[in-house]
Parts: sequence; C-alpha cells; structure tokens
Amino acid sequence: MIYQRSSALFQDAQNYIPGGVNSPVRAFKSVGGVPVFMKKALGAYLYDEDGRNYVDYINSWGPMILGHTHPKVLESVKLQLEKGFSFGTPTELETEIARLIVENVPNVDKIRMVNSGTEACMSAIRLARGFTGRDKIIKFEGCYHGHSDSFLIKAGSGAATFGNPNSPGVTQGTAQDTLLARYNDFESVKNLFKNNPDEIAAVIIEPVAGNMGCIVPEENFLEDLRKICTENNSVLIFDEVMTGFRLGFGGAQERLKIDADLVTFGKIIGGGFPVGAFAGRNEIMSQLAPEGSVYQAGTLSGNPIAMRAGLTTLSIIKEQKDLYRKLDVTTKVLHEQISTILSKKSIPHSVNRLGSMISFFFGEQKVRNFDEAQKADHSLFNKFFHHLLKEGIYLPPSGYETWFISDSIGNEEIEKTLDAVEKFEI
Ligand code: KE4
Repeated sequence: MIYQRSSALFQDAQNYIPGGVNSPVRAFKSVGGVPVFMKKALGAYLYDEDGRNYVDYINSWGPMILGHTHPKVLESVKLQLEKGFSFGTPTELETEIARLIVENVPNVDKIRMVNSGTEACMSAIRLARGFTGRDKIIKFEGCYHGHSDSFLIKAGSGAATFGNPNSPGVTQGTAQDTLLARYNDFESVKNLFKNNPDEIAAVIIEPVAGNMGCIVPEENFLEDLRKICTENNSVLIFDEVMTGFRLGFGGAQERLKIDADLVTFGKIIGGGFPVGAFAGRNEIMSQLAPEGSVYQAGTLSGNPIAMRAGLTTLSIIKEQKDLYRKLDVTTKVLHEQISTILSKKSIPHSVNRLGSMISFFFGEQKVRNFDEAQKADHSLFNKFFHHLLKEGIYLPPSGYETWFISDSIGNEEIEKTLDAVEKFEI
C-alpha cells in the first residue's frame, strides 16, 4: 500500500503531538487521508518516507521560491553554523539584511526581525495601536494573518479549512476590537469607518489574498483603502508575509503601486528558516522599544543562521533579474494548460492568478471573496488533490490555499503536472 510508512509515522506522531502535526493544515483533515511524511527535498521535488517523490507546489508554504536546498544557500548556512548558532547580541548580519530590505521595499525606513509571520502581524497591530492610541482594527473575512488572538476572527488558511474561522479561546474583549470587512467590497469598509469614527487604529489586509485560495484585489479596491486610511489617520498594514519578495523584489506595494504604512514579512525572507519581520516609515517604527515605548522582543529574533539563509536567498533573487518574469511565465503556462484540460473534460472551474500565486476553484462561480471561496466545490478539489498526489504532484492540501511556484519548476515538472491532470476523472 502506498504511504505505508507515512501511515505508521502518522500513528506514532499522534501519540505525542496534537493531531500528529505541528501546524493543522499539514494533517490533511480537510482533504482526508494520511498526511505524507517527507524526509528530503531538493530543487522542485519532495521525497517521502515511502520512497516516492513529488513535484512540490507548496514549497514550505512560500519560503522555497528558489527551490529546495539551493546550493549557494546551503553553503552559506554551513559556513555560518561554524561561527556559532545564536548569540543574543547584535550582529552585523542583521544590519546587512535590514539594509537590503529597506533599500528595496517602498515606504520602509526601519525593519524589526521576529520569528514568524504571526509575530510580525501581531507586533504590527500593537505598534499601530500604540502609534494611534486607538483600539479597533479592521481585517477581511478569509484573510489570515497568523494565529494571534486578534486575527482568529473569520480567518482564512487552516482556520477556514477546518471550518472554525473563529477560534475558541479568543475572549470577547479581544474579538470586539476586531471589525470584519469583506474582501473586494469597499462599501463594507466605509460602513465600519462611519460606525466607528476615530476609533480605528489600522486596516490589515493581504494585498493579494492567498489564504482563502488566491483572490486578486479588484480595480480601485486597494486605492480606496489607502485613501480612507489617510482620511481617518488609520494605519494601512499590508500583510506581505506571502506576497513579499514573491510578487516582485518590492512586493505588492511595488507591483500594485499602493503605499502602505506598515508592511509585514515572513516566509521568503528566512529562506526556509524561522523569520518574520515588520517594517515602515520612521515616524511609526520609532515608537518601538527601545527607541519608543511600544514593547516587542524575542530571544531568537535576528538569529544569525536564519539571517544568513534569508540574506543569501534575497541576494540570489536580486541578482537573478529575470526570476520574477520566469515565475510569472511558469504560472501562466500552468494556468492556461490545466484550465484547457479541465475545460475539455467539462469540469467547471475558475482560476485566480497574480504573479506566481494561483488557485483553481471548482464550480461555476467566480471567486472574489471568502463567501464565494466557501461556495466552491471543495469535495471535488479534494478528489483532484488526491489524484495528483498519487501521480506524484503535491498541491497544498486545502482549497483555501494558493499554490506556491518555485524557480526549480521547469518544463519537465510542468509536463509531469499536465500528464497527471490529463488522467483526472471526476
Ligand atoms: P506564520 O506565523 O505561519 O509564519 O505566518 C502567518 C501568516 C501571516 N500572513 C500571511 C499572509 C500568511 O499566509 C501566513 C501563514 N500562511 C500559512 C499558509 N497559508 C502558513 C501555513 C500553516 O499555517 O501551516
């Protein structure tokens, strides 16, 4: 039986780890079946414990944009390890990666490193509240900004996958300060500002949503958000944990030409190691301890191994001028070719794509917001997922996720993927 060793390992893991996993979406609960345990990854491929390999469209949920185990990143990390693992002191390395990001991302003068996207978004909200003296925030149904309490209100990603977008354990006191708007519906934002005058510290948004599947902002939506935040002295936070250094070196701000006040990062800036960050103009960032009074800290923030992996990854991307064009072309080819095959099979579907972020939704309707994402045919997605998995193609195990394309995915991997889709029967 395939996945035999993964099944045994999953049984054992559940004796010690809740649900057998350290992050819920990995448990395959929404797609069903046994999560595949991986033991190695190289280039475009994952290698499981049963000796099977897979073309990887998760890439660790975004970080591995260069493909797995890039030789230059590996070499630089090995050399860094020989200098020690963690000092808990300032290092020049932290300034180097901070300078690279500040010099290439619009509207940021300062950046603070943390250990995850959750920490980055949680800290950015606290900073916005400290800077404005206000309590309320606006988030969008289906957007996911990590698992801190303020965000687990109609959240996307794993929270949506398990149908518990509002998590138990989040107090009423916290939830009341999180106001919910609908993605691509500026009226819903306008009403919240009207009903909460001078109370909104920040609006936080995924500028291109990736946690309810990929959803692209419609014309003027982000521009209108920028305008209403400026008019109300509220902080506009772009959660670029996923889009940062994926949609372009300057991220969504540069690609979509919208100025945010604070930007959060994660994933790619760590090159596969635990790193998050938040950044913005001096006027706001100077409120952060020890310069200002908004507190935020972390034992392993700026860890030299993670900084080295991130710096090498970003440096390789910066040097590889045509990387984003290549990623966009690969994603476009996958979009058009897979869609052609599905249409020939009369399988109703829609595709949302921007740059190297893409999602296929099954069903007739277009998907422009969380409600419409929830109405997609997720049971058909689950069937599609398992069919591809058996054919050696590893998609994110949920219809509420975007695919993550890496630079290692070339013609051979595209052909393998298309051959697998050809064999799909509903
Ligand atoms: P982390 O705390 O998981 O590093 O980052 C949270 C986060 C914040 N903002 C955005 C836009 C994100 O996509 C994420 C995390 N993304 C999910 C994948 N959709 C992580 C996968 C998981 O939860 O295991």
